[in-house]
Amino acid sequence: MATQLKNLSDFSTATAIPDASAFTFGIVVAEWNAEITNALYQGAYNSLIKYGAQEDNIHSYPVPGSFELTTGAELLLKTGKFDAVICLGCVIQGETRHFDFICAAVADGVTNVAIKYSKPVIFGVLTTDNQQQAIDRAGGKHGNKGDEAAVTAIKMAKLAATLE
Ligand code: DLZ
Repeated sequence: MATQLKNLSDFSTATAIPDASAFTFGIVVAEWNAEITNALYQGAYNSLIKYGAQEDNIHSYPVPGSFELTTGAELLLKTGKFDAVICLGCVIQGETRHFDFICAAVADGVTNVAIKYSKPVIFGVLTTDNQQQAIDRAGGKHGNKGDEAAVTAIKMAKLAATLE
């Protein structure tokens, strides 16, 4: 059974990052804005390794764009082999409403596929106004959101395993 927090004050600090060595991860990476998504991928992969994931237990797949991340996650989870899937993408605002449709679709899609399979599916998608904001969050001055996505995946995989 999970270590349960005793009272609300326990939420004041982040929990420790669990050992990831027992888990199998899928990483789905959008090819649009590839320089950014590759940086997110490097961050996520390195973080999984840092916290103990085994190379053989990290399976990475490209998809054309962020819109396809949901389908990628679904295809992985239906194999039954993954404890968590990390979706990495970068959607940059353009002149049309495409941005809004893609962001909404992938956020809803990731949520729905996680619920469908009762597995963590992590939203590692940058949704930015411009390229610089994306660079800043893919290893730049605001860190690497791929790292954060990996840590989230580990924590959620641990929670799921604890409650199984
Ligand atoms: C079409 C499109 C556009 C305009 N912009 C982006 C983007 O900024 N980031 C991204 O990941 N994908 C983009 N795409 C591609 C869509 O995600 C998708 O691949 C296509 O609409 C085909 O379904």
